[in-house]
Amino acid sequence: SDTRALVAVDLGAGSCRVSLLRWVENKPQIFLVHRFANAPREVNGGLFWDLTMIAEGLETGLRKAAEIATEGVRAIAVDGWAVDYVRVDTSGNPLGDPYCYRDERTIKSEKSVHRRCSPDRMRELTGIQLIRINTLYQLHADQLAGLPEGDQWMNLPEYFLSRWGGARVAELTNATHTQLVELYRPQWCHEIFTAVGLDLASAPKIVPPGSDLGEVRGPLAELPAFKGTRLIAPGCHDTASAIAGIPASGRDWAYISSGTWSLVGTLLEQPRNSDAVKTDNFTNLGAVGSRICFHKNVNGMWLIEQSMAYWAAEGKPWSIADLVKAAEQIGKPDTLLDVDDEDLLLPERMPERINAQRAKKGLAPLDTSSAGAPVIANLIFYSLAARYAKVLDRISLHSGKKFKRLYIVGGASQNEFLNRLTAEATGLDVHRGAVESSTIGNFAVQMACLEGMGDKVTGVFAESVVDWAGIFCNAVMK
Ligand code: LRH
Repeated sequence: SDTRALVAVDLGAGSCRVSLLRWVENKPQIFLVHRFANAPREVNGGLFWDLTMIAEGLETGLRKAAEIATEGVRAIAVDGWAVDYVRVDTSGNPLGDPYCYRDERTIKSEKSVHRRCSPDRMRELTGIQLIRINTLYQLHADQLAGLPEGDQWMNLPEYFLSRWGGARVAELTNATHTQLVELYRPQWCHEIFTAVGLDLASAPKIVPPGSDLGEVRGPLAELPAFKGTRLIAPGCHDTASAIAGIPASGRDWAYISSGTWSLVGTLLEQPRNSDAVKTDNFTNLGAVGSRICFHKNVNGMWLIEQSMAYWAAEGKPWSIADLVKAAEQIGKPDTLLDVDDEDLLLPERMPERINAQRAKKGLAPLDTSSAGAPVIANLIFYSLAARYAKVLDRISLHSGKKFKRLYIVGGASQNEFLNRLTAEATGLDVHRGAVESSTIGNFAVQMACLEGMGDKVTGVFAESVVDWAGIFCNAVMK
C-alpha cells in the first residue's frame, strides 16, 4: 500500500497547527510540525483575522512537513473554526482580511435578517441553532455596509485548499454552519438566499466531507514532497473533524468538544427539529459520513481565556495549570453563572462582565483583580459543568438516547478538575479523548477517502473513519 505521509492543517481561533502522519514500519506516527498563535485584531473599529499571517504560518508549516517527509506527501486536508469566510475575486485572490465572528456588526444584521425571514421559518428550513455568528448574518452585515461582493466567498479551510490548488467548494459540514443549507438536503436554501437578497452564484458548490479537490499547484507543488499531492476536504468544520476523531460505536454516548467553545451533543443518523428542539435552539450540523452533529454551542474556555488575558494585562498573569489548581481548592459556589449570557460572548473585560451579570441578580461583586482569579475560575468551572449537564439532559430527551458515556475531546479535555465536575454533574462515565481530536478526525477522513471507502455519504465511509480514528488515537504522538 501507499506509504507516503499525510498532512493535516487545523485552524484554531487561538492557534493554528500543521501535523504530519508518517508510516514507520507500517505503524502511524503523528508529528506536530508547526504551531503558531492566532487571534483576531482590531482594525478601524472592526475585528479581523490576519489572513497574510495565517497563510504565511501555514505555508511555513507545509514547507517543514515537506522537508521531513522524504517519502512524499500523499494528501493535505484542512479543517478550522466554522462560519468565517474569505471573499475572492475571479482569480481567487482575497479581497481583504476576513471578519471575526465576534465582531459586533451582526447585532444589527441579525435583526435585519429576521425581518426578512422569521426565526421560526429559519429554524424550520435549516434546523440550525440560530446564533448571530453564523455566516448568513455576516454576509448580510457585508451587504448593509455596502462591502464589495467579489466573485465568491469560501469558509477559511476551503479557502486555503483552493489557494493551494484545490477546486472552490463549500464542504458540507462547514456549509451547514452558514445557516444557508436546507435541513434535509445537502443544497443551498434558495428561500433564504432570496429572502435576504444574497447572490447564489457567490456561494461555491457543496461537496461532502472526504472529497478530493484536485492536486497541489503553484509554488508548493515545486517541492519534491508535494508532487502529485491530493487536496482533500475533510470535515472542514473543526468540530465535525473532532467528533470524527472519536473512535466510539454504539448509541449510548454523547460528546463535548471542549475548546474556546464547548460543543455539547451527540451524533444522529437523522436530524431532529421538533417544536421542542426549535425552542431549545439545538443545532443539526452536518457530520462526517452523512450523520448529524446534534448539539449546542456552550460558551466554553472563552470565559477563562478572556479572564486570563485580563489578569495578564494587569501585569499578574496566571498559567492555566496554576489557575485550575487554585480553583480546585475552593468549594462549590452558592450561585452559578449563566455562561451563555450574550454579553459573555463578547471580547475583553470578562471579570467585569461576570460582575455585571451578578449585579443584575442582586449578587455581590467578586474581586476582579488577579488575586481574585481562583474564585472566578472556580465559579466558571462549576457553572460550565452544570450547563453541560442541563444541555445533555435535553439532548437525551430530544434524541431518545439514554447516555452512559461522555467523550470529552479537544484542548480543554486536559482540565481534570472540570472533567471531575462534569462527571459529577452528569452522572456519566467520562472518557478523555484526543486533545488534538480534530487532527485525528482530519487524518481519518483522508484515509477513508484515499482508500476509496465508497460513497462519502454511506455508513461504510463513516465506519471506515471510526476505524481509522481508533488506529490514529493510538498512534505515537510527537
Ligand atoms: C469551534 C467552532 C464551533 C463554531 C465556532 C465558530 O472551533 O468551529 O464549532 O460554532 O467555532
